[in-house]
Amino acid sequence: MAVRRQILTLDEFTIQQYRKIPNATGELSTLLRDIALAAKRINVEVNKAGLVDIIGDAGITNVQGEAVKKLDVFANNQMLGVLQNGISCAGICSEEMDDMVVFNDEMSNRSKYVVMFDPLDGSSNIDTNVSIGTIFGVYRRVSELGTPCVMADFLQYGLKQVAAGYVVYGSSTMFVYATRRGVNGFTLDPSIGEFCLSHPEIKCPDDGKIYSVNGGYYSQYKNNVKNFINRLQNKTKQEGGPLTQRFTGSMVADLHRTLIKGGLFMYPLTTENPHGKLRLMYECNPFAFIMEVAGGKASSGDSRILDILPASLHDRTPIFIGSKNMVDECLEELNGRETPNAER
Ligand code: AHM
Ligand code: MG
Repeated sequence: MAVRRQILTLDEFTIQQYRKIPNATGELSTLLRDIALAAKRINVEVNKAGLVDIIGDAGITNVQGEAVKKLDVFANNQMLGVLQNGISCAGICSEEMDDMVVFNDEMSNRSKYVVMFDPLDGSSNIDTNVSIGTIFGVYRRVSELGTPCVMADFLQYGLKQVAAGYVVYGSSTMFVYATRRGVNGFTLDPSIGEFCLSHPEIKCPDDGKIYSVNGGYYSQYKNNVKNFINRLQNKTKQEGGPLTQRFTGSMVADLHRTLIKGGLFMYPLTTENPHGKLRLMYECNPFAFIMEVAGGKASSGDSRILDILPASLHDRTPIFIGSKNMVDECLEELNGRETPNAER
């Protein structure tokens, strides 16, 4: 007799999913379970951040020249550790590490997946208790099974992701992941230490009322971006206005809200970051995949994010992502209209 259960844990859900797929090996479920374990460990440290000596800089800079926080290092080690000790991952790349890490042991070489992750996104917010997150993308390797993974396994189009997800360490801790079958969200139940299905089949609304952009860089944006921001700020009631602007400095927090409530998140290129600030492989591709599966869109302004072929592991890109209609309106302004002056 089947037992009726009210809430599925992440493990139960992923197992239920792979039971539906003929010939599935369960490797992806194992991989997601490993990442969830790292997330729980990171969550414990994030929650203690004010109590123990984990706030602050680790005293080093990463490959991008940014100050590395102690929690960045901790989160990176947890992700690396669970994936290396697990049985489903041949190697990883991390936003915090210069090079790929090839696990190169017998079990890992037989694994069909590689993972790219940002262990702790929004880490400049750690010291002030704003939501932060972990982001990951999973790719099927292109190199031969049984051999160590290679650079080409990582330098793939975002479209090739098999799964992507994020964890938001916020007022509650959530694990959200997408496969081509859908996007599902799980909230950590601290009483049992399990992520439990709380947001099944997430769809991003086609429209939204909130846009998200760092207004402090307004003067650094190109005129077409300035014009679009002006357009958003001046929407009349008939045009669906007024809109609300929110920007936390944590992409995970801003995009979690955008995914659930609808809206638009923009990180355009600036004079300071002429190729964009956000990383294609660790931040933009996973979110673009999740957003598209949920019915939304993601573009660099010139092309679909998932269609960009990376040249190197730490490539950056501008990004415009969120509700389908809002991204379309944005692209129409960015590419369609010739508006040289950007007067407010
Ligand atoms: P990080 O990976 O070093 O934390 O940087 C990424 C973060 C994003 O989460 C966020 O959207 C952006 O940087 C905010 O940067 P800024 O405050 O410069 O606009
Ligand atoms: Mg980041």
